[in-house]
This record gives sequence, C-alpha cells and structure tokens, in this order.
Amino acid sequence: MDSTFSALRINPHRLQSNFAALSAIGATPEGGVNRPALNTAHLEARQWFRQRAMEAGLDFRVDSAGNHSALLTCTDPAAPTLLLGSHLDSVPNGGRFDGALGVLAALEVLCTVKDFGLTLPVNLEAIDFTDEEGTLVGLLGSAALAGHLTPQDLQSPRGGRDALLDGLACAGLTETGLLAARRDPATLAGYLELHIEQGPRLIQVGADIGVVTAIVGIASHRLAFTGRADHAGTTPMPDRLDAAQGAAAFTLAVRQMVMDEFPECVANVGALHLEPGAFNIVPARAVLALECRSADPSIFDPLEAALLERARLEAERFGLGLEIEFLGKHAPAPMSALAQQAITEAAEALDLRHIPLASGAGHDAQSLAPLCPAGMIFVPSVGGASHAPREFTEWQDCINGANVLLHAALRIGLHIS
Ligand code: HGY
Ligand code: MN
Ligand code: MN
Repeated sequence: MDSTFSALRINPHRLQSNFAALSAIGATPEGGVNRPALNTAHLEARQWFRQRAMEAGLDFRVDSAGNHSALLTCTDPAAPTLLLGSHLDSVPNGGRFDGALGVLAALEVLCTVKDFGLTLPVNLEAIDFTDEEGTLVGLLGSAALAGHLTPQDLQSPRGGRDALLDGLACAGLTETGLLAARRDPATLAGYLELHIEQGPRLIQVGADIGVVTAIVGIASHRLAFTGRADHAGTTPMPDRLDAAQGAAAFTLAVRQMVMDEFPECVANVGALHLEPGAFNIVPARAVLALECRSADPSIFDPLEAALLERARLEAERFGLGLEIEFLGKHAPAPMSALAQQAITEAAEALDLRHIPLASGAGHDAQSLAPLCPAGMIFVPSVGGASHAPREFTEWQDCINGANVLLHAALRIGLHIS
C-alpha cells in the first residue's frame, strides 16, 4: 500500500467524544440506549449526527427513506460514491454500540480523510440507515436505497402497520418516499460497515477483527394458536381448548427441532401474548413472534417450512386453530470478495489478528450486497452480549475497527493494495 497513507489513523479522541455524546441520547439507567426507529430519541440522535457533520464541514442530506448521510465529495462530478455506515436506531432497551459504532466510525473516516486533505477518486458518504432493527419493518432504509422495498413489505410489517404509519408521520416520511428512494447502483463504488460481532467468537479465538464472509437470512412470522375462552375453575381439564398449551408446546419444539435438524440455524420465539390474559380464563388465543435465520440459502426455506409445519402439528394436538401471518423475509447474503480482501489487507497492515466469519445477525450490508461490493468488519463483543444494556466493546477494539474501516475504504476508493 502507498506509504503516504499507511501511517494514516483516525482521531481516537474525536471518535470517543462523539461516542460518549451519542450514547447520552436515549440513554437508559442500565447503561444502554432506547432508540427504536423513529421514536423521539432516535430522531434526536439523527439531528445530533446532522449537527456534528455540519460542524465538521461536511455536506449533509436526507433521502426520501429518511437515510441520513454526511458527504465528502471529490472533485470529479461523475465519481461513484463509497458508502460507509450502519444505523442509529436500536432495539428497545438495547446497547450503546450496535449500529452507533458503525455510523460514528464512518463519520470519523470522512473527517480523517478531510483533515488529511486527501483527494480520492470517489465520494465518501457516512450513512445512517432507517429502521435497521425491524422495530417497524427491518432493514427498511437500506432496502429502500437498494430498490428492493415493495408496497407489500409495508402492508403487514413485523412492527405493525399502525406503528409504521405513526413513525413515518413523526419523521415526516411517506410510503411513497420510501418506495422512491432507490439509488442507482452505477453510482456506488461499494459499501463497508463496521459493527460489533454481537457474539462470542472473536474473543474465544483471541482475534481483533472479524472479516465477515456472509450474513444470515431472516424470516419473521406472527403465529396465533386459537382455542376457546372458558372458566378456569369449572371447566374440566380434558375439555379445555387451551391456546397456551399449543403455543408452549410449539415454543419448546422450536428449540429442539432446530438443534436436532438444523444445527447451523437459529430460531427464536421473541414474544408470547395470551388473550384475554386473566387469571381465571382459559386462554382463547396465544400470539407469538417467530423468527428463524440461516446463512445457507439452500436450507433457509426448508427451515421456515419445517417450523410452520410443526406449528400446525402442535395446534392439531391440542385441538386448536392456527393463524400464520408472514411478516417479511431477508435473503442470506455473501459479502464481496473484493471487500473481504480490502478488509483483510487493512487488518494486516495494522498488524491486527483477523479471522473470517459469518454473521448470525442481520445487517444493512445484506441489502447492499446485490448492488455493489459490500463488506463488514466485526470487532469483539465482551461476553458476546448484544441487544441488551450490558453490550460492551473495549475502546481499543473500537479504534482498531475504525482504522480498519479507514484503510479498507482507502483500498477500495483508491483501488490500492
Ligand atoms: O436482529 C439482528 O440480527 C440485527 O441486530 N438487526
Ligand atoms: Mn446492528
Ligand atoms: Mn441489532
């Protein structure tokens, strides 16, 4: 790599003070953040991002999907854009690092390149994608930018249509705008995302950097087991059509089935709600949120089908009805070889231990993968914890990740190696 750049590093103090300031927005008493997509704290975080970018002398724009971007444009008006970013929204009561580290590292790369007076043959764009976490839809802003968001995706999203419409209204966005946010792939030189691993593997093997090889596919369904409300005191046990029994049996079966038959996959019953929900009424309905994930396209559909078939069997076993609502599906995505090579070379140039690994979490990079060379950089999660206030990454690992992002971006942007 050209020696001019090999000594270049991000400004750790600026990154750390930005991280501290952002972590205070939507902060929770347990040390995490609560910034579900388009809630007040999330919109405040986006406003903060805009402010910091402007103070840094960068251009700023918001597209019709609400994706917020800081821009460092090069002199060539026909130059493509290298996207760097992640998401500022969080899961409810989540951690400070998920998404936020990637957006701030991207901003830091643009500031570093600007400070150094580097002229690149590409524009650099630090982007914060709307609703990555699926509080409303999931990968919403990146799917919109990639042009594969459909009107159907917005009809019965996993966060509910009313919540989606309310969120859009709060943010001044519209469905029409979402569906019109497509970016011409010819204008994109690539996409790189720094993210915490959200799992234990990097720490287990003592690696500093994960070079992501592929991202899991995620399918979401809402299942309702339907029985009959009865008096919980007078109805003989054998006569009950107890919706909770079917839901509970299915929930236990999900874990065992996946571990026995789909050991490379995962599935989760993330919510279970009984109706009417009183001590003395046999539950008439049990509504549960089901998610399943696979990095392998050839077993993703069989996994989904096997889970839904098992739900039907358990409903039948307890004399219950079953309603299945499909809430969305994101395909598994391989990461680009070019991006993986740039990240690997950058880690080696920085003398950082690195391993290739697949992502068990979904990410905006899977929306971009079909459009342009997309890659992800993982840094270690202490205890593998994420989507919880105890989520934590050592600060040196954050700095390492941001420097790998910088040097991978230079490699892709300058086609250097
Ligand atoms: O749910 C996920 O896998 C990601 O954190 N959005
Ligand atoms: Mn994330
Ligand atoms: Mn997440």
